[in-house]
Amino acid sequence: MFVKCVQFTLFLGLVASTLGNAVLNRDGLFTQIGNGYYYIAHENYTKWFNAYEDCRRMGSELITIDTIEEWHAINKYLNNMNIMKSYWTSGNDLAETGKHVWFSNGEPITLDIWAPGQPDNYQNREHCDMLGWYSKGQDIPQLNDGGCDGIISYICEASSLHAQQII
Ligand SMILES: [Ca+2]
Ligand SMILES: [Ca+2]
Repeated sequence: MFVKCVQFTLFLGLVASTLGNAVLNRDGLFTQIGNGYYYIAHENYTKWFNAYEDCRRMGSELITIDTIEEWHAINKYLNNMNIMKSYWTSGNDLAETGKHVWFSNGEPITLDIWAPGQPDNYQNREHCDMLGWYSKGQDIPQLNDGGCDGIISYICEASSLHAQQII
């Protein structure tokens, strides 16, 4: 059993290494972008909670933007791959309206990445945060609070440590 496990791990490691910066997990690929590992579900559309559960099933969480460098790296990647659209992040203000936090680590969202006029809690029903949002007349996508039951794509982020464990 142990030998089989080791062989399987070595096999996955081999496959992963042939894919360059992509890391295999059981459901797809985590791609290294900057210092992070991400699963970009650009062909899946679902509510925020479902998206979070999908990420958890893969040993990851919805994306948390820790630094402005991470923010730029993700947006540049989406733009280069021509898959720029709205994606759920881990950000929300479900615990206390108006106080947006990254749900994966509980830290407040302090980066200046909100679209102009956001978060606006439009019609008092927007508590989950998406990236890739364009405000009117804006050509740079930014962060927006939307209704948590909105059906959009999502990005999962695995910690580097966990990404190593996946392979
Ligand atoms: Ca992150
Ligand atoms: Ca909004």
